[in-house]
Amino acid sequence: MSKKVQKIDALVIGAGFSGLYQLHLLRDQLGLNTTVVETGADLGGTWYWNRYPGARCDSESHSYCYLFSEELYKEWEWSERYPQPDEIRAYLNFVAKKLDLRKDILFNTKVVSAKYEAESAKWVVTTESREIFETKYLITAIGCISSANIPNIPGLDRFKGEWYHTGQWPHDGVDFRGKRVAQIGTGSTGIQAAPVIAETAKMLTVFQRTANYSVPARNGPLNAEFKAYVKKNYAELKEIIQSTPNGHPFRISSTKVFDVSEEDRQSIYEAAWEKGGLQFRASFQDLVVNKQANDTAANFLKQKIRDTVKDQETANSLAEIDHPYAAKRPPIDTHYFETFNQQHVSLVDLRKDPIVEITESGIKTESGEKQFDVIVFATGFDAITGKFFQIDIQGAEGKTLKQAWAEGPKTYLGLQTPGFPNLFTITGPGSPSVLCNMPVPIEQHAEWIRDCIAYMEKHEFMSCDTDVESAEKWVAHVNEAAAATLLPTAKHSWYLGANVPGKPRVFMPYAGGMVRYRAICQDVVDKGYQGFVMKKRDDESSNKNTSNDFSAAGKITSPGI
Ligand code: NA7
Repeated sequence: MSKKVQKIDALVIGAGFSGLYQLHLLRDQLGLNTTVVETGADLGGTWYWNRYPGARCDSESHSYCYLFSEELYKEWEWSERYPQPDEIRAYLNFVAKKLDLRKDILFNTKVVSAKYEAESAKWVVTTESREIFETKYLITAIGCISSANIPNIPGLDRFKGEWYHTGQWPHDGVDFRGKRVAQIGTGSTGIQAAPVIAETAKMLTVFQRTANYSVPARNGPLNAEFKAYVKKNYAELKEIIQSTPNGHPFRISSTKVFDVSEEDRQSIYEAAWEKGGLQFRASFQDLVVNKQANDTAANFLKQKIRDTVKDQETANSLAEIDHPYAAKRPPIDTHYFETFNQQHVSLVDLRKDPIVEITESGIKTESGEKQFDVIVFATGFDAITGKFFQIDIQGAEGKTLKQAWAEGPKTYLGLQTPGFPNLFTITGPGSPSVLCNMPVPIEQHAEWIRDCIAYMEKHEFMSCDTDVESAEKWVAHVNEAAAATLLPTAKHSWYLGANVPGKPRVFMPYAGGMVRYRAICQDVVDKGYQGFVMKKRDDESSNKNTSNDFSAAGKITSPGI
């Protein structure tokens, strides 16, 4: 039986970085009656679920946090260069406590449907336990990589052992001692997980479909000197983080690959390799736009694999990489390639020996069957759009979001979809999102949404939508930005939706860089919310104006990631 309808101003779905900040902005700055609903039993968002062995954020801790408050920034102290999920959750708990957020968050509350009622200009949102909310504003803060992709390999239902997806890891952990473990997948997650699983498993077999580059993370505890530096240089660090295309705390070199001699280039790569982390990508300005330039980095990294892995056949399988460096999300690791030198660790190259089926007791490839006690699916996510489709979202004319995005997501700035008024998507498709250090686009989005809502309230607009023409122009611009880089040349990337069978092949994140994106969003506001259609009750007039060609932010020269 349905419960009483709860009437609120704003409903935010998700209690991760995005949802927490959006709650603070709407409730504490605009005074709106705001509720956050969260499927998980506690806050953390992606980091509530992500607890697999070796899980760690690839962004450096002093940049993987909110920047809006100097006080919060300086009060929190990270312990390691890259934070583990526990520490990220502790940080979010610290923020929630400081801002008194918990009292407006409903945990264990999964949204199943959201329907827009044009007459009242309200969203009616229903949860799994039949709670109903009526809200003017609906904001998705559901994360980009939160919908697990479990491949449809025949026979999984027959498997008698244990199996897990890394993104839905048991909170009590998994005991690998004495077990024969299969790990499928060698993306960022698999590359983090394999060395840690190998520490306790009796046997680890890694099934690799696409070979991947990886740079050592060089993780370690942060010393007192670095911690003091971070606190002292808040303003400077914030400036760097917010003025780089990818939101990381380092600048991308302005030097091009062929501006330096071969010898100097190798020294630059060696230094970046020693320093470790995603910073390797920042060694040269043109690494992700010029294939010949990229080849020099790719060859350097492939040689590192061959230098590390002793078994020739395994080294070949790991180093035969089919895409440019950083055209797929570049992993960073702690002793990943070294792991294959251990006696009890082996690699199956699925390009040569594909999986046929999962059996009761293991995995059968074309060359035969291997027995396993545990299968770990490090097979990624139905990224960016997958989570949206788990909710039945119906817009103004009864059209579902699934229908609206059937050929790929069509948004304006990644913030709104035509026909879905007052629905705002934090780090939605068509925004820089996953090509950045996530808290940076999250803060920008949440603040933009706050300002847009404040504008609507001030001018008594009842709804804000975008139109098809604006969304089409934006999608064309998202494609243009991607085409200016090497990113779309990696045909099997999840940026393109290629990891999920049947998903439209569309480049989803905005590759023009965070700085450029921020400038475009501001320009749209300065022009009176250009491309958005705001309406008053019984008033058909709006401030629609769709002449934007996004040129105000200049030519795309330095793409994001
Ligand atoms: P990714 O990067 O999507 O990696 C998934 C891995 O799983 C990748 O190696 C895939 O191979 C492999 N995969 C997927 N489906 C299959 C099947 N059916 N058979 C064999 N192998 C398969 O996900 P991650 O979790 O590693 O990382 C996601 C993001 O989290 C990461 O980019 C960071 O932003 C944090 P493929 O390459 O598709 O051939």
